[in-house]
Amino acid sequence: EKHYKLVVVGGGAGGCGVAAKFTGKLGTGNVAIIEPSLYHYYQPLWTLVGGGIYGMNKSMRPMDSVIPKDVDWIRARATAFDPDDSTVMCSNGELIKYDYMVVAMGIQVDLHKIKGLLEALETDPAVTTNYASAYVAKSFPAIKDIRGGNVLFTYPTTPVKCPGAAQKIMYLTEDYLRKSHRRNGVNVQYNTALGVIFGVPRYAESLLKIVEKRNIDVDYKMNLEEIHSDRKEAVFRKLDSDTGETKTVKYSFLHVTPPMSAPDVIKQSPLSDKSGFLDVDKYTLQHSRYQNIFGIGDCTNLPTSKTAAGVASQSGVLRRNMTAVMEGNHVAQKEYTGYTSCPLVTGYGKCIMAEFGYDGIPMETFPLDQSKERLSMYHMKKDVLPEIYWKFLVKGYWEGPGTYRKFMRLGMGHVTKPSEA
Ligand code: FAD
Ligand code: UQ1
Repeated sequence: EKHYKLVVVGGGAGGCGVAAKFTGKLGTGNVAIIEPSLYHYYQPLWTLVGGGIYGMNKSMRPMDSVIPKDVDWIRARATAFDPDDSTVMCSNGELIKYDYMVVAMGIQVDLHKIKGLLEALETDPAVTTNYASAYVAKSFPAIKDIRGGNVLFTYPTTPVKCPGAAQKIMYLTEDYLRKSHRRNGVNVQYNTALGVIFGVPRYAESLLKIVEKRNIDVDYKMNLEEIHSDRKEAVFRKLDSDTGETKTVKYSFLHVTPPMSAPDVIKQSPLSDKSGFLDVDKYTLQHSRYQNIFGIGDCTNLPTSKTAAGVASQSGVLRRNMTAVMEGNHVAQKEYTGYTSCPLVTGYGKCIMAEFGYDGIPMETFPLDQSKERLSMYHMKKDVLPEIYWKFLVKGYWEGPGTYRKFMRLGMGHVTKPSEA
C-alpha cells in the first residue's frame, strides 16, 4: 500500500492542471496521478481534425510529457473507491491511500449503447464520430466522399461533453460541400433528442438563423437507436410520440454523438449521486459527503455544460477551496459560477464564442457581441486556445478568462453577467 498527500484520478485536462497546482505546495513525491492512457488528448481539437484542418497527431501528446515531473504517475485504471478508508484500488493490483483526492476521470462514451454503432464505425467508412479518439480521423475522408444523399448528424438524450461539437462538425461539413460545389442534391439533417437547438437562448437564436439560411433541416426529439450499416439506414425513436413511433432514414454520411455517462467506477462507488456522476457541491467543488475529496470536469454532477473551458474555471475554485481545507480553514473561499464556454465553429473561418454560467446566463469576455459569427473567434479557437491549453492549462496556470473578462469589459454593459468565473 502506497500513501500520498494528494491522489488525482485521471490525467486529462482537469487532472494534470490540478496536480501541477498542488505539487509545488505539497512537495515532490507527495502527489500521484492514476491514469492508464499513454497519450493525453486535447479533445477540443477533434472538431478541427474532423473538419480536415489539423491531423490527429496535433491533438495528442505522450502522457509523460504532460504529467508534471515531480508527480508520481501510476499507470493504471482506478477500479474501486473506498472513501471511508481513503483508498483507491488500481487495475495493477496496487491499493493507494490518500489524505486528499481529486476525481477527474472525464465522461464515459457509451458506443455500445446504440445497436450497430460499433460495427458501423468499424466497417462503414461513411459512419464516424468526433467523440472517440479511435474514429476522429475517419471524419474528414468521409466528408470528402459525400456525393449526394442524406448527410446526418445526431445528438443523444444523455449529458455529453461539449454539446456544441455535435453541430460544429455539421457546419464544417456543410461549408465544405458548398465550397467544393457539392452542396446541391445533399440533404443536411440534424436529428437531436433535445427540444431546442442549444440550451442558451441567446446562442440558440443565432444558430436557428444559420440553419435556416444554410438550408439545414433540424428534427427535434429524435433519438438515434440503431444503425443498419448493411442497408445504410439509421433508425430514430420519436421521443414525443406516445406510440413509440420510429423514423428510418437512409444515410450517405452519418456523424454520431454517442450517449455518454459517468465512468462505471464512479457509478458503482459511494461517490456518485442518483445520476451516477460524482456528487460535488456546485459552488465549492467539494464532495457532498467526503470532505477530503474534490471533483473537477466531465465526471462531476455540476449542472453546467461539460467543457475544458469549464475545467479551467473550476481549477481556480478547486485550488482555493482545497487549499483552505488542507490548511484547516472554511471551504467556501471561492464559488464556481458554472462558467463554461463553447466556441461554436459555424464554418471555415467563422465562430460564435458562447460563454455562459449557471442557468444559461451569458458571461462574455470580449467587448463585442459574441453571439455573432466572427473570424477573430475562429482564430481564437484554432490558434490561440490550443497554445493556452498546452502552455498554461495542463501546467496549472490557466484558470479561465474570468479576470480578463472583468478587465476587457470595463464599462461594457450589454450582457448581464455575474462578476466572477
Ligand atoms: P478528460 O480530459 O477527458 O480526461 C479524463 C482522463 O481520465 C483521461 O485521461 C482518461 O484516460 C482518464 N481516466 C478514465 N478512466 C479512468 C480510470 N478508471 N482511472 C484513471 N483514469 C481514468 N471543451 C472546450 O472547452 N472547448 C471546446 O471547443 C471543446 N470541444 C470539444 C470537442 C470534442 C469533439 C470533444 C470530444 C470534446 C470537446 N471539449 C471542448 C470538451 C473537453 O475536451 C472536455 O470537457 C475536457 O477534456 C474535460 O476534462 P476532464 O479532465 O474532465 O476529462
Ligand atoms: C478556455 O478557457 C478553454 O480552456 C483552455 C477552452 O478550451 C479549449 C475553450 O475552448 C475556451 C473557449 C476557453 C475560454 C476562453 C476564452 C478566451 C473565451
